[in-house]
Amino acid sequence: MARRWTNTLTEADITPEAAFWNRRQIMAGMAGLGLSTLAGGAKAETLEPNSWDDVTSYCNFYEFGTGKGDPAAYAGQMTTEPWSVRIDGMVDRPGAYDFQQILSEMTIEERIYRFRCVEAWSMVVPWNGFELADLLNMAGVQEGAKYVAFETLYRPSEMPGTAYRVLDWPYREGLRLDEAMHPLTLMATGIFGKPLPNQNGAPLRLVVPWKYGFKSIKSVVRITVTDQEPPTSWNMANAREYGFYSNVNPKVDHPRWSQATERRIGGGLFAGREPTLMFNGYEKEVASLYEGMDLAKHF
Ligand SMILES: Nc1nc2c(c(=O)[nH]1)N[C@H]1C(S)=C(S)[C@@H](COP(=O)(O)O)O[C@H]1N2
Ligand SMILES: [Mo]
Repeated sequence: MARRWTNTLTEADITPEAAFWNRRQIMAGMAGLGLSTLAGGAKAETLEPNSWDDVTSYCNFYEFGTGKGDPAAYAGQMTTEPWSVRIDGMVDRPGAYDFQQILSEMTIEERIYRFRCVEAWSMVVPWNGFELADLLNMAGVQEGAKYVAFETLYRPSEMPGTAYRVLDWPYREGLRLDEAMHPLTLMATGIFGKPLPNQNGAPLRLVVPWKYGFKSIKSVVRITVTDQEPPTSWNMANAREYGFYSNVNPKVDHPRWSQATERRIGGGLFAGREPTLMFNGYEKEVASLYEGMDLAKHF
C-alpha cells in the first residue's frame, strides 16, 4: 500500500512539491504497516502533511545553533559527500558503508508520519527512506545483541553550534533492538520526494515516529549494535527530564510542562492546541513492545 519505488531516481525524476501534493492520497495507518490496519477494517485517517517551508525552516539541529532557524541558516556548510556510515559492534559484517552503496541496496519508500517534539510542537512529514531493519540485516545482527547506538557527525569546522557545550558532542542516541527492528523505524534519506536538506539531517537520519523528536538523530555516521543500553545525549544532559525510552505519552508530563497537548506547526495564530496521542498515534503498532513495563518509570 505504501508506494514503493527503487533507488534509480535521477534529478529529473524528483517530484516538485506541487506535483507531490496533486498525486498524493495518503492515509495515516497506510504509511508502511498499514496493510493490517486496513485489512482489519479500521477507518483510515487522513494525515495532512506540513508544507516544505514548515519542515525545512523550523528545525532542531543543535550542532548548528539552538535557534529554530539556525539549522536552515548554517547547515548548508556541512559536507555530505562523500559520506559513510560505520556499522560496528555485534554484527557479522562490520565496516564503513558508503552512503551511495547503502542506497543501491535499499528500497526507498514514502512514509507520512506524525512528528512530535518533546517541546510540545508537532508536524506531519512525508519522509522517504528505508527500514532500519533492512540496514541492520545487511550488516547481520549477532545473537545476544540488545540495543543499537547511533552517532551524528562531529565536525566542529562546519558546525558552529558545537563551540557551545549545550550537549556532549557527538550527538548520541539509542534504541532497544526490537524498537530498532520495528517496521515503523525508518532511516530517512528524503522529504517530499527530494533528498534530505542538510538542516533535516542529510544525507540520512533516523525517524522513530512514536518517540519524541530528539530520538530521531540526524546525519548519522555510526551505528553500533551492542548488548548494553547506550548512553544518549539528552539523557546525559538531564536524566530527570529525558529518559532513554522517551515514548510520546500524554499522561507522563515533562517536569517543566504538560505533554497532554501539542501545537501543530503551520496551524496559524488562532489554531487551538491538539490532544497528544499515546505513542503519537502509533499505539496499535507499538504498544506490544512495552507490555508489562511501567511507562511512567521507564519514561
Ligand atoms: N544530531 C542531532 N539530531 C537531532 C537533533 C539535534 O540537535 N542534533 N535534534 C532533535 C530534535 S530535538 C528534534 S525535534 C528533531 C527535529 O527534526 P527536524 O528539524 O527535521 O524537524 O531532530 C532531532 N535530531
Ligand atoms: Mo525535539
